[in-house]
Amino acid sequence: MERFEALRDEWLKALDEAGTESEVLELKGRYVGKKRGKIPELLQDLKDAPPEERPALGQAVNKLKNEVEAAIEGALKRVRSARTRLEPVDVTLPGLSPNLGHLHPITRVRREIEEIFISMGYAVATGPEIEDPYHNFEALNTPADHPSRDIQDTFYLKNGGLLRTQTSPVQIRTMESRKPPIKIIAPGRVFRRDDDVSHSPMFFQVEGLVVDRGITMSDLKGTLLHFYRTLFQKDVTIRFRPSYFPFTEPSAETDLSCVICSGTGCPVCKRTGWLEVGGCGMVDPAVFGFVGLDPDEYSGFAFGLGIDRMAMLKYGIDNIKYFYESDMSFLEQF
Ligand code: 2U9
Repeated sequence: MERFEALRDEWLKALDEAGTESEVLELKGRYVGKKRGKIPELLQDLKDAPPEERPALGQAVNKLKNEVEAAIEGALKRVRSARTRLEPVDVTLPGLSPNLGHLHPITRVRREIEEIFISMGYAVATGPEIEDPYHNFEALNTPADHPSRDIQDTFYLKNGGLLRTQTSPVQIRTMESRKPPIKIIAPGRVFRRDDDVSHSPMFFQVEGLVVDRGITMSDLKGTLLHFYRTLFQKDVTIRFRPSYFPFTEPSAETDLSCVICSGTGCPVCKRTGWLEVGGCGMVDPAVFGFVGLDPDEYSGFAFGLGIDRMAMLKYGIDNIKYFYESDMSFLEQF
C-alpha cells in the first residue's frame, strides 16, 4: 500500500510538472498504456499476491488508476489551453476558403435582363404563381374554348385555380390597379404540361408591357433590338414574322439573327441564320376593355420571352433540363 502511495505522489508530481501535450501523452503511455504501462503491470502482479490480500490490493490499484487518469485529463486540459493562449497565430498563412457557391445561371440571366429594362425606365412587377382563370385567360382575351386552356396544356388545381401558364396576369393586375403610363416587365416562373429537350413543365419567362398614348409597333421593335444587342453584347438584328396571339393584334414572332453563326447558318439555327426567341405585338383592344382602359385613348405593346432559352443561347446549352437537375458538375461551370 505504501508503495502505491509513493508511486501516486511521484506520478501526480510528474504530470503536474509536464509542460507540453507530448510530455503528458508520454507519461500517460508510461502509466496507463495498455502495452507496458505501469498500472496494467501492477494488475498483472496481483496474481502473485497471497489470495487473501488480493481484493484489498486490487481495490488499491484501481483507486490509483482512477486518480492517475483524472490527473492525466487535468494535465491535458491545462497544456492545451496554455497552448491556445500562448502559441502565436501566423496571420499570413492562407486561410481555409469556404465553398460559397454562386447564383444559379437562370437567376443570373434574369437579373441581367431586369437590369437592361430598368436602364430603359421599366419597373419590375411580380404576382402570384397560382392564378385564377380570369387573370390567366379571360382578361387576356383567351375564351373558354381556346386550345391553350385545354387540360393538356394547363395544370389545374382542385379548387378551380391553376398554375399560371404565362406572367401576363401580372400585367392585367397592374392595369387593374394603376393608370397609364405603364412600363413594366414581369419576370417569373410559369407552368405548362410540356416536356422535352427545349420544354420543361416549369420554366422562367419575362414579359413586358408598355401602355401610354401614342405607343407604336416601331417603339416595340426598337426596344427589343436594343434589348437583344445589350443582352448578347453583339450587333444582332431582329425580324418580325406575322403571328397570332389572342391578347395582341397585330402579333409577331421575334426572330434574332443567330448569336452563334451571326446568320451564316449553323446547327443551332438549323441553317436558317435565325433564332426564334419570343413573341410580341400591340395590346389587343379587347384586353383594354377587360381592365377598363379606352382603346381610342391608349395603345400599348407587349412581348414575351423565355429566360431559359436566353440562358441556353448565351451559354451554349442544348438541354433545358440541365438547369433543374441540381447537378454540381453542371452548375459549377458558371
Ligand atoms: C398583356 C397583354 C399582352 C405578352 C406576350 C408573347 C407574345 C409570347 C411567349 C413566347 C414564348 C413567351 O417564352 S415564351 O413562352 N410569349 O409569345 N407574350 S405577346 O402579351 C401580353 C401580355 C400581357 C396584358
